[in-house]
Amino acid sequence: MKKIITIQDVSCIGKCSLTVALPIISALGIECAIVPTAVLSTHTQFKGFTFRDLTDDMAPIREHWQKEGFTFDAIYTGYLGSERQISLVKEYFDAFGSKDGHKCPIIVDPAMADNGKLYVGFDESFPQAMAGLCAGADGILPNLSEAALMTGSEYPGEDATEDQTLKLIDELAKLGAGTVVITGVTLSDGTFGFYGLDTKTGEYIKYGAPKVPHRSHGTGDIFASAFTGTLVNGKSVYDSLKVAADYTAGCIRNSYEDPDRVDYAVNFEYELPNLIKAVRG
Ligand code: PXL
Repeated sequence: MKKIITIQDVSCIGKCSLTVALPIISALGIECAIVPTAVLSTHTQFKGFTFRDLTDDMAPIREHWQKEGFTFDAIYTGYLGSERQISLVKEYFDAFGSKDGHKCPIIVDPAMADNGKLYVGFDESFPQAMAGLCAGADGILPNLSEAALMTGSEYPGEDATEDQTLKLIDELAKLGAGTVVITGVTLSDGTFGFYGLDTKTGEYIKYGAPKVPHRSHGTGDIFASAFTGTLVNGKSVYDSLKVAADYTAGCIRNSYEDPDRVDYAVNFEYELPNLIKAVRG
């Protein structure tokens, strides 16, 4: 069985970070090794959340895994709570990123902002540190806000034009990652998906699924988890991005149509059978 590492927080309620990465990646038939970086009572969109910092466990977990000789088929990082955590994650990249010719793609979802604003708890210097982490990645998956913050560009708003989005992509490409993708964008034909660039071939890519007039939290984490799980199942980068976009759109649509939905996340659970079918048949 393939095995990946994902490094992000546990938000006990919120359906984001590890509580979506673990079920989605496991459902795709991949062992999901986790490095929990913090435990929060909820994600940070709620007021008064608790925060148990687990930074001090990050290096000992890595050291033990190295002693055991574990190898991995991908490393996927999401929300990280501090610049110190970012440097500790780089040590995971060095330790497991490529070993004895074993290919281990590194995927960074720089989860830190939405609607043009950093999440509560981050200071202004955090996006630069996250940009440094992106430099060592094979693929990065920011949203428009994160792309603007990491490149020092003006936030174009959620209804950014194709030109504005492609400009951000070109700026992001300078950070040094292999494939650069901006997620959660409305395409010029009104569909909802991503724009991207393979910086090695210079090829631009895009894809959108039918758009539903509903927005919620955690959809970037759902996209990144589905992308990672699909890629590790052997699909191409573009096909994995498409599968992730369709699955994320399906989760949003499912919530939109569900009178019992919660307002802090989407119904990713009900759509798992469709994801498994798209990836594993
Ligand atoms: O969904 C991204 C995310 C992950 N982790 C925490 C968050 C958020 C978004 O608000 O607060 C703790």
